[in-house]
Amino acid sequence: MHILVTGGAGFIGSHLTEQLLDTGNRVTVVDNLSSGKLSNLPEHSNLKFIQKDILACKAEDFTEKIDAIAHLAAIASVNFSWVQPLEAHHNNLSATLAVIQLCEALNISRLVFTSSAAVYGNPSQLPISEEHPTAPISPYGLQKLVSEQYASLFSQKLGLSSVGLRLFNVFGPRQAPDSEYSGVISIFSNAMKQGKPITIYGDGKQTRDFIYVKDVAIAFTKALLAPLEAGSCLICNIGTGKRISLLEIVDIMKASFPQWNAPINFAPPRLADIRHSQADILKASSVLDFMPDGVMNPEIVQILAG
Ligand code: UD2
Repeated sequence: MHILVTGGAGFIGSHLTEQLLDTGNRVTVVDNLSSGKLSNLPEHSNLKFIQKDILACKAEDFTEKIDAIAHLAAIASVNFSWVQPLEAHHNNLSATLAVIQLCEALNISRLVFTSSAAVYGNPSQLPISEEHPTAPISPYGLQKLVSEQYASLFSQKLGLSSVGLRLFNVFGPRQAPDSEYSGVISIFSNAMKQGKPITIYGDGKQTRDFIYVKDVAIAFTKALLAPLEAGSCLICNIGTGKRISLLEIVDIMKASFPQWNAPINFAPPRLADIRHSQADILKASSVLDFMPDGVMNPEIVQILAG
């Protein structure tokens, strides 16, 4: 297959690109390199790279037949969406609509795109199934929810089959650790590598469903290939189905960074921080045959330790 991966030079997109190439596919990556890096991509004869914003792409940019689009280009930050909501809206919502229009112009029948657990807001029950009410508490969550609604509407109109993957807390190599709002595991592993202190916001007993990035890439691959009805939009949680507290994470990580002995600081919880999060992955396992391998464990932390 020939797959167009938007945001393919980014954290999750580059792992997906690698897996698609490893399994014999051709990949065209479109990335504006706002947060992605060329160094995340392998040199490969079946890989073509286009440095462009997806909002500026036209059908003429793609001369070879494309079979499916995996849309991962986004500004995946809750905080950014509060600070610059219009910019976030363009990159997270308008960009999805632009990709849907590309599907129409290029006569593409399968679209897989990133949604987020942020669509649920504060969960009222755990684990969170796809039937849980959606009540986003950030512009980011709202942009992802409306992206799903656009995909559903246009899938019917165009006879497209689309899949929105509601990602839980993704971690793994290439996740940028350099902002206060980066994923907590990348922040902690970076601090531990440098012998620096870490800060836990709250009591550390909050839990998250941390899913390894290579498992997320597998979920995308399965969603690209799954036999689905034309005109349908499938929405699936992608997590491990397990939750783990920050204090437990720190314990696991300490074992992989035995030289680290800097302090653990405690600070007040972040505003609107969710207490617990855990995906129900029954739908992903039954419809996509998705079963994650890489639950947070010492082997994976070893990889992060480099
Ligand atoms: C995740 C997603 C976000 C959105 C949201 C929806 C990531 C990186 N972010 O936010 O995009 O989908 O879920 O609910 O996956 N923490 C510390 N110390 C630190 C950094 C974080 O204690 O230095 C805490 C933080 O307060 C939170 C937990 O660690 O309780 C996880 O934080 P996060 O920023 O990795 O992810 P989260 O769940 O806030």
